Amino acid sequence: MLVLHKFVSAWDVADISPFCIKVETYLRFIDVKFELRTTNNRRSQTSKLPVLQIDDEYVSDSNQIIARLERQSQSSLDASLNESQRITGRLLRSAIEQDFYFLMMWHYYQDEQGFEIYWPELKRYCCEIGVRPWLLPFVKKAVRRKFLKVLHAQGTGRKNREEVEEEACEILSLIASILANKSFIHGEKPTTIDATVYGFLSRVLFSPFEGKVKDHLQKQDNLVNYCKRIQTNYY
Ligand SMILES: N[C@@H](CCC(=O)N[C@@H](CS)C(=O)NCC(=O)O)C(=O)O
Repeated sequence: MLVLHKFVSAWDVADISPFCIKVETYLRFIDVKFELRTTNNRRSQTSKLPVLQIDDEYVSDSNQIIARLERQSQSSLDASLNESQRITGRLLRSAIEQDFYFLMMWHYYQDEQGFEIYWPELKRYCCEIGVRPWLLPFVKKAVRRKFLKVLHAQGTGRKNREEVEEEACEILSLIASILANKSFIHGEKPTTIDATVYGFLSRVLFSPFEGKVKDHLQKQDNLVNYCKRIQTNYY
């Protein structure tokens, strides 16, 4: 039995966390049965979500989860990739998960307007996992403070809006060039990198954080069609 422990879906996206969308998308690509469960992070070795429960075992970290399922599967999604495709996929994954992620986080935590859009969904998640209502104003402050610290330490928090938007748009343009006119990043079938790409792009495209980054994404017809295609065919 597979259970994906995650945050909550919101707006038109499968989860408020792109990493949770990523794992859910991978599970849909490989067409296995699974349950979704909104949960706290107590079962996670990293204190982060997603966590995949495989019978009685809990596997943390989206990349560990996917690597584990790829190893177990008789028809792994990446089995037929050549060396150059593997390298492209691995570097693209880092650009998205290590760079683009923090540029997105800047919009949700550092930008006050962004945080006001984000907080109602975080609050709903907190309520679902049993945080007492009187604690919510403190949680709101603590969560924001925590992520502002993370952003500052990582460096993105020291950048201004223009720099953040420029870097995010640059990464989107790179993804658009790599995808070109293919159905998926490496051709006509999804591979593991498509789970990451869809996780992050759908989070931007289908959520109400308006601004230059979403505008830029909306102008990349191939990326928009890619997201819509995955949404229609796998969700
Ligand atoms: N490397 C992890 C990253 C997961 C991650 O950063 N999850 C965030 C949500 S997007 C989280 O759980 N944050 C809670 C926290 O940091 O306390 C993965 O690939 O699963």
